[in-house]
Amino acid sequence: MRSPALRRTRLAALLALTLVPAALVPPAEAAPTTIALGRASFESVNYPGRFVRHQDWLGRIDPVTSSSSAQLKQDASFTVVPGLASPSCYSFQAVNGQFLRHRDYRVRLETNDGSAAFRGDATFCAETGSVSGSVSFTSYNFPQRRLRHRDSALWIDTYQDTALFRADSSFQLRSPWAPKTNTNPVIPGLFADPHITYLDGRYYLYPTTDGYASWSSPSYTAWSSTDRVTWTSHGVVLDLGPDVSWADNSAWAPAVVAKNGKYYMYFSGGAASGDTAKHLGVAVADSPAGPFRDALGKPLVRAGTYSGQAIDPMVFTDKDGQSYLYWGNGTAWVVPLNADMTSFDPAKVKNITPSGFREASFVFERQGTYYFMWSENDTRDENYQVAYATSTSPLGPWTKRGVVLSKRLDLGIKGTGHHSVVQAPGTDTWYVAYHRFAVPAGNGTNREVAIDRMTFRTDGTIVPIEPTL
Ligand code: FUB
Repeated sequence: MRSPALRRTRLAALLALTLVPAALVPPAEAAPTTIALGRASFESVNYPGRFVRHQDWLGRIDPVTSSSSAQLKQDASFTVVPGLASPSCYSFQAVNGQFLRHRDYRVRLETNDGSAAFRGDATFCAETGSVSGSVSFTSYNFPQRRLRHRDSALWIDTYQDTALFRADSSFQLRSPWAPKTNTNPVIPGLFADPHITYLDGRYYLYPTTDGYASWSSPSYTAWSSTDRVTWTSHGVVLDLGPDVSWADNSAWAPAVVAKNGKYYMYFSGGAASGDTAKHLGVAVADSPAGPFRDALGKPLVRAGTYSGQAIDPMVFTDKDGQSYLYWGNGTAWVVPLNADMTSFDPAKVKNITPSGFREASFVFERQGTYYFMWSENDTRDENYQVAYATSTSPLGPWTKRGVVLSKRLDLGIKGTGHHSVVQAPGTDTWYVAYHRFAVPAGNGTNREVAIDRMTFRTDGTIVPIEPTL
């Protein structure tokens, strides 16, 4: 789902496309296509050896060879990420964290301000290019215009059905001149609040889609992996506007759990009516890769029923099969879920707020000890961090043990929080997924997902986690 304003913009642009003279209609052989996410370079079709690059924050095509400087190779390398305005299209993130966008039809490199205008201007939809294997990019918000080079400068120009225009607007995806060397981020693009879990023989990641002002993204994606390193996108698995009658924005911080042969996603969403309250809902699917559908047709926890925001749900299932729902911002709540996983007894809701608690509860059990973890400070603050407590019961009482994950300024890593934990099956090896300000150009609404090891001392306490690039 897109915001109503964006949908209107896209609709108007599409209508404009259908109304333009025949000469502007793309040729029959141009068809929507897909390209791989991840680091790539883009070579001109009609100027082989020239690659898309940025120089002085403007897009160009220029020669790049193996003997080019490291800086030029970086300038000619981009990470293909899900489109900031639509995950079925693409955005191109430079090594410095900024995005290619058009402004006044000129292609430039700028920092994502989260606005709908920026996201639209920085999103391009892929179509087959003029020669085999090549690709063209239409502007998301001006679909009659395509990314093309003219006098070596990159523009979005109105489509012309000529051989020259088709060649100027076609590119071959090549191996990146500057390959990714870091382990993190593990998925390309701006995502936050990762919920990692192991289901049906695969690791799954369910994040918040980030890069939106006020975290207003409307939809959730799912990703899966066998090795926690290479992740496959399953696309949008829940789209609040069309899929949930009572919410159409602020798709924040999901958590997924398997039970009763089904998969339950707990999520929060802003009211479709436009009020700013966030409610907490539950959706259900037959596969961990979705699609998920609203299970109740109404919130599971309505905003205002309990103190703090009704956000950041998490479900822990104990060894006896009992599942517990945790949630909250400012106040940490827990309640045993009924067997249907979509209801609970309000009389059993318990306040378990520890000192320093802000949000993002996460509970797991290891060797008879229950670990309750949470995030402290504001997600826009570089001091956003993870702390934990332990107990002999999933309901507490809890003993606070301290902070285990925080910024690492020597590596430029800031705002490490809203994490989740997964155990490699059959081992005592544990991993933590968390978000951080995107390195290097991120902030509290431009975040990315990292995974690192989490280890325990012999007394069961957690060794401070080393955030890595
Ligand atoms: O991503 C939106 C919100 O930011 C989450 O719900 C909070 O935990 C914080 O990460």
